[in-house]
Formats: sequence, C-alpha cells, structure tokens
Amino acid sequence: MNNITLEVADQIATITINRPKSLNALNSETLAELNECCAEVEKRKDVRVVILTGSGAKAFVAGADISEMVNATPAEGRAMSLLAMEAFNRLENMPQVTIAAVNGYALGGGCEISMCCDIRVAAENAIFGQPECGLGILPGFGGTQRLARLVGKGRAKELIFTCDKINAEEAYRIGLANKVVPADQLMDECKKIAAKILKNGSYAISIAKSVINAGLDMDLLNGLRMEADAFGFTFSTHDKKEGMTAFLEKRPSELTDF
Ligand code: DAK
Repeated sequence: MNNITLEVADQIATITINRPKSLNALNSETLAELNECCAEVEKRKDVRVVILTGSGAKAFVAGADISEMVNATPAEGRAMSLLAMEAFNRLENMPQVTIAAVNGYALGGGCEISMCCDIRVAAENAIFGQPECGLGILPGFGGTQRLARLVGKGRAKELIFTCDKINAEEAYRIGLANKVVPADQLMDECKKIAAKILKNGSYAISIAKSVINAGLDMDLLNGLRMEADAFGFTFSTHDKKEGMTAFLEKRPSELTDF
C-alpha cells in the first residue's frame, strides 16, 4: 500500500494515513487502500482495538483531495463517493473498537472519517471543521448525518453553514472530541483507553457497538427490543458464564470470546 500503514502490537492495530505532503488528504487510491486495510483488520482475531491517525505533526486528515476533485466529472465524483461510502461504513461497523487519534487538522472528509470512529481523542493542536460549503459542495462523506447525530442539529448546521474551524477544546465542549491531550501524549492516551477496553469482553463490546450503531437509526421501542434480543444472546457465550462465575468466585475473569 502506498498511502496507508498498518502496525499490529498487543491486540491494537494502528492504521496511519500517510500522505503528509498533502496533509493526508484522501484521494481515491487512499480510500481504496483504507477500505482494503479495514477489510483485513476486521477479520483479524488478534486485533481488538484500532487506532486511526494521520502521519506528521500537522494533520490528521485535511479532507478529500481537492486536487483530484477539481476537474472530476459527475461520474468520477459518484465513483469516489461509492468508494468512500464503502470504506467509511466498513470503518464505522468494524467489530473492533475504533479510536481516532486526531493529531492536527481534521477538516471536511477528515472530520467525517474521525466521526466513523467510536471515540475521538484530540491533540491540543487539533482543528475540526466542515469547510465544504466554502468550496461549493456539501459534506459528502456522511458529515451532514454523523455530525448532527454527534453534536445535535443546531451545532452541526452552524459548523456546516459557517465553515468555522474549531479547536480541540471547542470540539470537546460540544461533544465532538471525547478528550483533549497534549500532542506528545496523544498515542499514549489512545493506548491507555485501549488497555481499559481490552480488559473487558471483546465479543460483548462488539455486540454493544453494533446495537448502539443500529439503534441510532431506529425509534426507541425497536431499539430497546433489539437490545433485549442481543442481551439474551450474550447469555449463550463463554464470556458471560466466565465473567459472572469469576465475580462470584472473587477471582479475575478471563474473557476470551471474540
Ligand atoms: N486536498 C489536497 N491537497 C491539500 C489539501 C486537500 N484537502 N489540504 C492541504 N493540501 C496540500 C496543500 O495544497 C499544500 O500542498 P503544496 O502546495 O505544498 O503542494 C500542502 O497540502 C500543505 O498545505 P498548506 O500549504 O495549505 O498548509 P497551511 O498550513 O497553509 O494550511 C490547511 C493548512 C489545512 C488550513 C489548508 O491546507 C487547507 O485549508 N486545506 C484544505 C482544507 C479543506 O478545505 N478540506 C476540505 C476538503 S473538501 C465526496 C464526498 C466528500 C468529499 C468529497 C467528495 N464525494 C461524495 C465524491 C469531501 C470533501 C472535502 O473534504
């Protein structure tokens, strides 16, 4: 792969978007590679948490690649959209927990890709924004939908209509970032969060993730019914028996399902 690197250690996969000269802008090749990389990682049982980041000290992802889009035809735009949709949906629905380590600019498609992750940890120098309306387009990698679901309709509209860029603290205040840390502590902090997640049942977490994601598109009653079905299902797992038995026997549990 030319634009994506993958490292796996201690059950954590780190996926790095690696085009620092273009501030990690997403061109078609990068989107295709990201899709391929996520497809590989989602099958790996030795990976339980994924950290997504950008290379260099300046940018997470500065958006879709404007130099590729400037002369694209509607058909090329559509092809790019389908490619991105596949990659972004795959990232959002991986069985593993995904953490975006936002190490600088997260603009346009960069903000949108961070929102496909389960958790966003921002470095103090992170800048978020949806500047598409200033380019004569609108957020097209899910920004109009995912941003509104994360921060509410009013704030999403304000960000999209004004094209304001907001810093990490503001992103934290409105619920776009889960946490803000000094830049040099970003990866350590993500790994600390990963370590907490790894102590818990990965299979139960993956089912909880799927129920949360699907439930956000349902009415409450149907979401609760889905939760009840999934909850019942966990009573069939090794981890449920082990987790509860270990508690009653006052010993640490060994949760191994995934
Ligand atoms: N695309 C291509 N190149 C980019 C880029 C981008 N998004 N962002 C930065 N670069 C390149 C710059 O052109 C420059 O290249 P050289 O001139 O060195 O060759 C290099 O990265 C360094 O950038 P700057 O010189 O501009 O660095 P500064 O520190 O001065 O400014 C900045 C940093 C992040 C504020 C600035 O680069 C910037 O404003 N970048 C553009 C941010 C932006 O507007 N992002 C949103 C892109 S639109 C679609 C769905 C969705 C989308 C597209 C299609 N379909 C459904 C088909 C999404 C669209 C977007 O994300």
